[in-house]
Amino acid sequence: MRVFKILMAAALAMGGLFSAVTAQAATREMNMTIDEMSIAVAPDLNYKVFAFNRQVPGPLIHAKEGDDLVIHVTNNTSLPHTIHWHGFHQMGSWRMDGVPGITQQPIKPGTTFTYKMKADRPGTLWYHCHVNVNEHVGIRGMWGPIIIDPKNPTALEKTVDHEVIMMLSTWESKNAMKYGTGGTPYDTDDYFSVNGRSFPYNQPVRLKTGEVVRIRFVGAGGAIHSMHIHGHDWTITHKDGLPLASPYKGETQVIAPGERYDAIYTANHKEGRFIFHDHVDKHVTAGGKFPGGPLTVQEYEGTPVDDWYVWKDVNYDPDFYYTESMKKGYGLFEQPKLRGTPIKTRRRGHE
Ligand SMILES: [Cu+2]
Repeated sequence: MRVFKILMAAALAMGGLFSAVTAQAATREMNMTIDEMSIAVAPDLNYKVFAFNRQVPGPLIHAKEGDDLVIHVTNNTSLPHTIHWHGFHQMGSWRMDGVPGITQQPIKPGTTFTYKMKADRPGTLWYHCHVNVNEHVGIRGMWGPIIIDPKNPTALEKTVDHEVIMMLSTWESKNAMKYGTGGTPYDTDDYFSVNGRSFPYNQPVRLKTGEVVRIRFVGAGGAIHSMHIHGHDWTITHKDGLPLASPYKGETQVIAPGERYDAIYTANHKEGRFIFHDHVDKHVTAGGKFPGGPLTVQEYEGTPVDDWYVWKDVNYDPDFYYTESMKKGYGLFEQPKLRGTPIKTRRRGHE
């Protein structure tokens, strides 16, 4: 009995030590590039973008609250950029806030800048360029998701088993192929997207009955969106990554530029297909014609595929909404299917 007690005490001490070690923050070092690429936003719209790690949206950055992030950013384009880490407090690291003329000089073409900061703020965050924001963020795809897992998650978010990230933005066909133009309030947006693609170039959300789904909306562009889910009610649990004191239920959510909302719901149908779309009429057009924009379909596993169903032959990408990447733990994760096509770079800074 005495031996047993000693063994138990030893095991408890070891367990305590182990959890203390795992609770410690990690340093996560990552490499990012900015490249001139072209992406197909819609069947009739190719677009010149400044792409983080050659893709739009940029790669997922996933870390734990308290981690230290070291991110090397290399600018392979012909124009200057920075990265702002939207939502970070930058406590004691204000020079890492990524705002040209305020906290740093812009990252010149052909150079690398290293950001070092603590993941001091949990939730759904995002990163974006802060140079010529109206163009680079507004219409050139310079944004990507950051998910910082909280040290103390809410009871509801602990139940989530299907993560979906939706970054909403707009495009201007007139300025599609001309760097240095567009994005001002006087330019006209005529294409709209989720994760940089207009329907039908985006993807369905495939669900299994009983899954708890979390949609993380990000207002990445200049428009105000009104996302509406058919067939389900969700609970809005977080605003700008922070847990709400009073989560609220609904099926339509307004997302303004820069905002994030987390919506959690259970996939409670046995089968079916339910549209999920922006309720701003203009936003479900492409070049002035319906349908297009941030419009997707929740497809339940096992639902019969009718021969007239618009996405019956879709080339399905399970990571279009970062669902697979969110299962991979911590670090930087690229989504190769979101990559664009390279554009020849002038690299003035290298001469
Ligand atoms: Cu930029």
